Parts: sequence; structure tokens; C-alpha cells
Amino acid sequence: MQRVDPRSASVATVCPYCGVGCGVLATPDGCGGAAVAGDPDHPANHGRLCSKGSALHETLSLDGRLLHPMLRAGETLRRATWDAALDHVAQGFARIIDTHGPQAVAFYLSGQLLTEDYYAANKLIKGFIGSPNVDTNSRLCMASTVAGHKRALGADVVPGCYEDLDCADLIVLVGSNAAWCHPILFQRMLRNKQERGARIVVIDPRRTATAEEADLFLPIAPGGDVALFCGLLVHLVANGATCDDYIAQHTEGFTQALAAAREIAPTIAATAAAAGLREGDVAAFFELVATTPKTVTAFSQGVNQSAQGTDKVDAIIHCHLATGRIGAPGAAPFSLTGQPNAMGGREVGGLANQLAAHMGFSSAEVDRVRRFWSAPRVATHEGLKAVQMFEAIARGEIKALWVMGTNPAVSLPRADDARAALAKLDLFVVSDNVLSNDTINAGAHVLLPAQAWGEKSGTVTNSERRISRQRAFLPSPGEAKPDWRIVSDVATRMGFCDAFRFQSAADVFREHAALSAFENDGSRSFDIGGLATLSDEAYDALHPTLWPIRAGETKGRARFFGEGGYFTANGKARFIAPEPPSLKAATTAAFPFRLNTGRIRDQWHTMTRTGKSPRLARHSPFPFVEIHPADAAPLGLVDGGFACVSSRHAECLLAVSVTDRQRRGQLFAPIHWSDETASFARVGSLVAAIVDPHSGQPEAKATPARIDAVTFKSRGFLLSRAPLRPMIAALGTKVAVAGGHGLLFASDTALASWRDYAASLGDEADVAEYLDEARGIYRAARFRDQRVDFCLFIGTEDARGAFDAATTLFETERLGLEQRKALLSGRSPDGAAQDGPIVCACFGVGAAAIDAAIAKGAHSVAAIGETLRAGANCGSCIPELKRAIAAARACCEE
Ligand SMILES: Nc1nc2c(c(=O)[nH]1)N[C@H]1C(S)=C(S)[C@@H](COP(=O)(O)OP(=O)(O)OC[C@H]3O[C@@H](n4cnc5c(=O)[nH]c(N)nc54)[C@H](O)[C@@H]3O)O[C@H]1N2
Ligand SMILES: Nc1nc2c(c(=O)[nH]1)N[C@H]1C(S)=C(S)[C@@H](COP(=O)(O)OP(=O)(O)OC[C@H]3O[C@@H](n4cnc5c(=O)[nH]c(N)nc54)[C@H](O)[C@@H]3O)O[C@H]1N2
Ligand code: SF4
Ligand SMILES: [Mo]
Repeated sequence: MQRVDPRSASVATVCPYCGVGCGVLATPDGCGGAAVAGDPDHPANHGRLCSKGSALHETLSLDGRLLHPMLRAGETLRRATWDAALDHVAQGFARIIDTHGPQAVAFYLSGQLLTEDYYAANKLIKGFIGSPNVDTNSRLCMASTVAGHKRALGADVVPGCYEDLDCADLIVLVGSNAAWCHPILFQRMLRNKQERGARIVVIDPRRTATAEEADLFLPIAPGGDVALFCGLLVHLVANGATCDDYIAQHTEGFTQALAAAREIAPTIAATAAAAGLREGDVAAFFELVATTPKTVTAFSQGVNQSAQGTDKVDAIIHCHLATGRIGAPGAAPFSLTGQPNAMGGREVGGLANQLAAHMGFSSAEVDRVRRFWSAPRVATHEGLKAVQMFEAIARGEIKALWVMGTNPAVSLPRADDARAALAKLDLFVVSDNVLSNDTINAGAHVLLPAQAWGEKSGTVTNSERRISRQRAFLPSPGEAKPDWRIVSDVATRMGFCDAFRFQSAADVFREHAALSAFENDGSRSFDIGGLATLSDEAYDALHPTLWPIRAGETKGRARFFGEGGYFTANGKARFIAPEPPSLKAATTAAFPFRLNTGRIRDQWHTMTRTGKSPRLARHSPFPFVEIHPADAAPLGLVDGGFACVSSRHAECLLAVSVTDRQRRGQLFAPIHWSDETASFARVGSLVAAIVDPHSGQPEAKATPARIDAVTFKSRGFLLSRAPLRPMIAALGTKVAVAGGHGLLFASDTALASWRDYAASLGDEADVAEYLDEARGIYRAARFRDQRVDFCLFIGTEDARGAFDAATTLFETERLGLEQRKALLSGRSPDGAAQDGPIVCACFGVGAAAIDAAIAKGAHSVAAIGETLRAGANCGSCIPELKRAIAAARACCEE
């Protein structure tokens, strides 16, 4: 038999989720699906994928996909031809520009677009429509880093690369839950710890999965970071750990910044008080940093999403500048970018306060871009940033909006207000992959079907400035087109034919690369002139490449600033005195808690893709809020119960998780659920719209909130082959299951009504039922062709365990008699105890099985891997396995 080389049939591409930018080998199965594996040759991941990357094949189906253009006709959206849809958009923009001027048109873009898409969109609106009002979801994500980089370094450039995380002796993670949000990079850090003894410090108000791996964990008070890093600067100076030569030769403003730091955090005791930390912990942290030259400080949304985000970023950078720990192997401040192409968006200039290719709005830059594009009316000043943009829409000043690749009705702060604003638009265009999401359902007038991951082709840039090719490996479905082409088609119809004659993604990329090098002469960090003349074949074959890569160069540059060379007028980095730390919105008697929001391990943002994966659904299927036990008790909140979380702006109903991993006075809720997937869990609707004055980034992690217990008579779930019909449950969330649809819920509906409901799902005759009225239990199921057709469980207790057991049976093709009996008993097929929540997504291993294995003597991650395989593939669950081992150990010791 001939052996097939798996690589010959596979396409090398990159993961569409986080900014780690892992290489993926996708092998199409010829039926619209594909197998995925990590690309051993990609320098970001060397063959590994996390739980989300490993489940990519489960997200490729065309269910729910937008496959044809749609135009609104009254209350409904109807299929239209591309010609009709594009004419509608082009004529609509032209009409609004004629009547109200170009600034009445706005685009809202996304770090999930490819660089080519982003470039074309930015060129159309800033160069040809002439409106500066284009912003992107990066405003909610990386804007504070961009502002902090530009202030301190003179350009938005990440000074280090991933190898720095392999060779650092100390890794400080600030406001980053990398174990869940940058898992493969986190595994690189852990390898460094295991193999080289690097130490890891985690600074986060929550004891996250990341914190559990730390040598030192600082459970900082929200907003305490500026004080902590000011205190660190003062300590470094006092202990002779600074590099005076570097400060003198390559920086300015040190004296003023140090004086401001001394005002804010003069001593360890003052720092500890201001940051809500123990003095001993602060002292230990300062000592570690002072004595470890090879330090990387990696930061993410706990830093950026803050009303003082820019100052936080610069307070961190200051400690690196003062010690000269920048641009050397193992020494750098390191922003962990969120989205797969957040960096690409920054490179093309998609943010409202950039023009293009790292150029701003000085008259020289505007003139340069005008000449390069031969553009008739280049925007000459900054536009409205995301939060302001939606306020201008609400006021009726912006009349036309094109949303591309983002779901602002869910992800913006005060999301209900954002959604209401969208309904006011005269022309509301959405390019997306899905037929339905909260933004589309806010009243879009035109839907344009964009190619999705696996179909689209272009480039993305990851957190370390590495440009990789995303390659298509599936046929383009329906009438979907690449975003850059949709933009070009609209531009052409608006009369800008010459500037948008792109025939391929490669054409767009070459122009983007040429602009980056145009009249650059080293003054702009972003220069990929070395890629401006790539042939189509060379573009297709492009290996992952770091930027900058200037004309004539064949290799990108790994590090910046080791020898100075900042992108400021005098080439020196700038220390900037921070404002005294403060949280802008105060808690009150009515709203005594601070609501922190963020991510969970196995979902991506608003779940339009990960929400399709059964294996990812099982880790954490229900929207929840975390609270400390001491806060929960007096409010009558119990673990596994429910609560109403409210702020000045809205209310949500969430399941309660009582945990001491949470700080007192704080709540944490994940951001992933929307009206598309759950009944009252739009967490973004609670979040205040307070922004950082420099970056315009909203503070998504500290909204004053309250929490009240809510009870329901019963709870349960429904598994069904047929799509779910409107439910009589009060609170519910959709859960992906293989071969059907799942819903977990809580309700006050009487059992009798549930019986009627079950009867309506099938012929009464073939529905098997179990009723125990006294205990409030009702279960019904119908079998067809030896499979479960539907099954409904109502009870008074947490239904998760029974749900997991029933889902396993639902997903089984041929059920024997014993298994059918087991279904209504709510036990797993082998009659053993329920699996509990799935911990290892790769092999579907539940918490109960893991606890049992530990009890039988599997006392290490490796031993659990040998018995159950859990943790042996992607490794995303290793922190949870360690937690289970530690919990069992603590139990034994008691
Ligand atoms: N699984 C998964 N991974 C993802 C994503 C996803 O949706 N799901 N999204 C990607 C994107 S776009 C992004 S931007 C990244 C985000 O990646 P992260 O920034 O790591 O994720 P978050 O959960 O938003 O927030 C990080 C941590 O900041 C902490 N924090 C809150 N307030 C403060 C504070 O005042 N100070 C400090 N020091 N910490 C604070 C929170 O408790 C939280 O644990 O993740 C990327 N990766
Ligand atoms: N409260 C709170 N709010 C937050 C955050 C937080 O931590 N707390 N985090 C913020 C951050 S960091 C981020 S990055 C945002 C993310 O928030 P969003 O960007 O709003 O979330 P996504 O679900 O990623 O939305 C992407 C949309 O684009 C579509 N899509 C995917 N690929 C393509 C493509 O190639 N072309 C087109 N046209 N469409 C595509 C998807 O179907 C989906 O509808 O949320 C922000 N909001
Ligand atoms: S860490 Fe996971 S989600 Fe991020 S790029 Fe790699 S495989 Fe994708
Ligand atoms: Mo993000």
C-alpha cells in the first residue's frame, strides 16, 4: 500500500483565534470539512495547538452561515444579487455624503480581518470617501498599548519577540490570563520555568489558571497597577538596579517621571496600600525584579482595558527603560495582542487616530499618503473613536455605518445603548460570516457574505510582529467573497476604479508593503518594503516573517531598542509622569461591587465560531458570575444558584460560582454570551463606557455593580435533533452538541406545562416519561432509529451532571436497551457516576473521572495523562489538572 504523506495533502495556514498566531496544517476531507493539526514548522507554536485550535474542524460547517447578500425589505432581510446589494451600498454612501458630508459615513472594523481586507477598507474610507470616522474593535482591545507605545517609544512597536519568553529568567504577567487566552505561548513560558528555572509572577485581581502556575501571585486591587509599577521604579532606583548609562543616552523625562512615581508610591508600604497587596508580597516582587536582568513583563487586558490604561502601559515600560532591559534576549516589555490580526490592523492604520502604515495626521504625512494613493480627499484629522462613534450614531450625526468582522452590539460597553444606536442609522451595512448575531439583528439593512477562515486568503501579524499567511483550504461557499474584494467592489461603484483594481490578495499586500516603505528612510518602524515586490508565487509561499523587513533585506528583525534608536524626534525614549491612580467610577451603596469581565478557556468572543463546537461547549456551558464566599453568604448567593447582576445600565441573569479565587468586593463575568446564545447574559450591556483619556479605550474591568440572589423552581435541559423552538424557560443558554441542539435552562414553569411541552415535541405515544411530582422531577425522551430524538429533563438540582451523561447518549449512534434505560435515570451509560464538567476538551474527560483517577493514585499530570489521556494533547487543561491534584492533596491533609 502506498503511504500518503499527510503534509502533501495539507495546507499550512494560521489559527484564526488569538494573537499567538499558531501555525495550523489543515487537511480537507473533500466534503467541506478538514482535519487540523499544529504546524511543526511554524515558529510560534512548533506544532502545538490549544483546545480552541484543536477544535477548529468542529467550526467549519455551513450551518448558520451567511451565503448570499441580503437586503432589508420592511421587517425581513431578503436574498439579493451582489449587483443589487453593492449598488445599494455605493449609492447609499454617495447620497449621504452629498447631503451630510463624508464624516456622516463611518466604518467599524476588526482585528479578525486580514491585513489585505483592513488595508482596502482603510484606504476607501480615509482616502476616497474622505471620512476619518473609521475605528476598530482594537479600540476595546489594544488601544492603550498603542498609545503607550507611541508616547514612550515614539512608535507602536513591540520591542521583543517570543524567544524572549523562552530565555527570560523572570516573566511578569500583568492583567493577563495567558493560560486561557494565550495558551500556547503560556506553555512556552512553563517550559522555560521547567527547563531553565525561570520564575513567573502573576498580577491579577483573580487567582486565575495562570496565577496557579506562578511562583508569586499578587492579587492586586483593580486599578492598582500604576501604583505598583511606580513603586517598582522607585525601588529599582533606590537599590541601584537602574542602568544610568541607558537612561542618559537613550531616554528623556526620567527625573520628572521618578518624581511623580515617588509621589504615588514612595515606599513599599505605600505601594502595598495603594495596590491592595500585602507588603511582603510587594517586597518579594520588587526584589525579584531588581535582581533579575533578564525580565520580560507581558501584559494584556487587565492593563489595556482601563480608564488609566495608557499610564499603566507606560508605568511598565518605564521599569524596562530605567534598567535598560529592552531589546536584549530575555528582556522586554511585551504586549500580548488579543486577536489574530490586531497587529495587522495597527500596521495598516485602521484606528481612528492613525492615517495609514504607522503614519498620523501631520500635514507632511497626509500629503505623503495623498500622493501615494492619488487620493482625492484624504482625511486630514483624527476621527471618532469607537465609544464616541456610537455616541455620534445615537445623536444622528453619523448616518451610515459599515460593520466588518465584529459584533459591537455585544462587545461595546453599554451594549444595549450601542444596539439602540444602530437602529437609528439611515444605512447600516454588515459584512459577516453568519446570518444572525446581535449586531445584524439590531436592524442591518444590507448583509454582505464574507469568506470565513479556511476560505479566505491573506496575511495576519501576531503578537511578536510576525507576518504569516492565512491560506484557503476549502472552496468558497455560496456567493461569499473576500472582504477586500467586497470593499473594492463598493469603491469601484463609487467611482474610484483606478485605486481599487486589485485582482488578488497579493496585489493588495504589495501595495500595503510599498506604502510602508514609501519615503520611509528609517523614520517609521513599520517598513516591509522587502516584501513589496513579491511575485504571486512568492506571496503564496511566504514563510512566517518578522517585521521590519526593509527593501533589500531577506530577514526580519527580532528586537528593537537594545541600542536606543527610538522613533521620537530626537531618537530618545520618553518617560511620562503618570496621573495619580484612580478608578473613575466610584462604587456606591446601590452598586457596591466592581464587575470585572473577561474570557473563559474554550470560547472565543461572541461565540459565532467556537459556539458551534460540541467539545468546546462542555468546559463551561452556562453564563456565570464569580463571587467570593464571604461576599456571597450574606446575600444568600449559593454556588450553582442564580443571580441578577445589575449596573446603572442594565441587568443580567447568571449562574453563581462561589470561589475564593475571586477578590472580595469583586465580581467576574465572562463576555461570551449574547442574545443569540442565551436569554439574559449580555454582560457588555452592564459595562460603563468610561474611557482612557489618551487611548479612548473603555474600562471593561471595573464597573460598579450589584448582585442579588434569584431563585427558580426548577432547572433542566433539552436535547433535540430538531432546531429548538421558543421555550417556556425563564433563563436558558444554547449548548453545541453533535447531531442536534442543546439548551440548559432554569424556569418557574409548572411540571404539568412541561409535560404538555414534551407532548408537543413528538407523538405522545412514543414519548417515554418519568415523573416524580413530590421531588419536582420530570423527564421525557423519544427514541427513533435507535437514537435519542429528543430528551427533556426537569428537576430541582443543578442539571449539569445529568446533561453531560445525556449528551453522551444523545451523541451515540446506536443505543442498546440498557443505555436507553440509563438515559431517563440521568446516569452515564456505564452506570458509573456522572462525568461532571468536561476538563479535557480534546478527549472529553470529565472532572469526576479525573478525581477518581487521582484517588486511585494518579498524583501527577503525567500519571493522569497515562490513565485518562487528559492533558496529553493540547495541554490547555493542565492548570486545572494541577488544581484537582492540589485539592485532593489538601483534602487528605485535613
Ligand atoms: N479563550 C479565549 N482566548 C482569547 C480570547 C477569547 O475570547 N477566548 N480573546 C483574545 C483577545 S481578543 C484578547 S484581547 C485576549 C485577552 O487576554 P487576557 O487579557 O489575558 O484576558 P481577559 O480575561 O480579558 O483579562 C485578563 C485578566 O485581567 C485581569 N484584570 C482585571 N482588572 C485588572 C487590573 O486592574 N489589573 C490587573 N493587573 N489585572 C486585571 C482579569 O481578572 C483577567 O484575569 O485574549 C485572546 N485570547
Ligand atoms: N465587557 C467587555 N467587553 C469587551 C471585552 C472585555 O474583556 N470585556 N473585550 C474586548 C475585546 S479585547 C475584543 S477584541 C472585542 C471582541 O468583540 P467582537 O469583535 O465584537 O467579537 P467577535 O465575536 O469576535 O465578532 C467577530 C464577528 O466577525 C465575524 N467574522 C469572523 N471572521 C470574519 C471575516 O473574515 N470577515 C467578516 N466580515 N466577518 C468575520 C464573526 O462571525 C463575528 O460576528 O470585545 C471587546 N469587548
Ligand atoms: S494559542 Fe490556541 S487560540 Fe491561540 S493561536 Fe494558538 S491554537 Fe489558536
Ligand atoms: Mo481583544
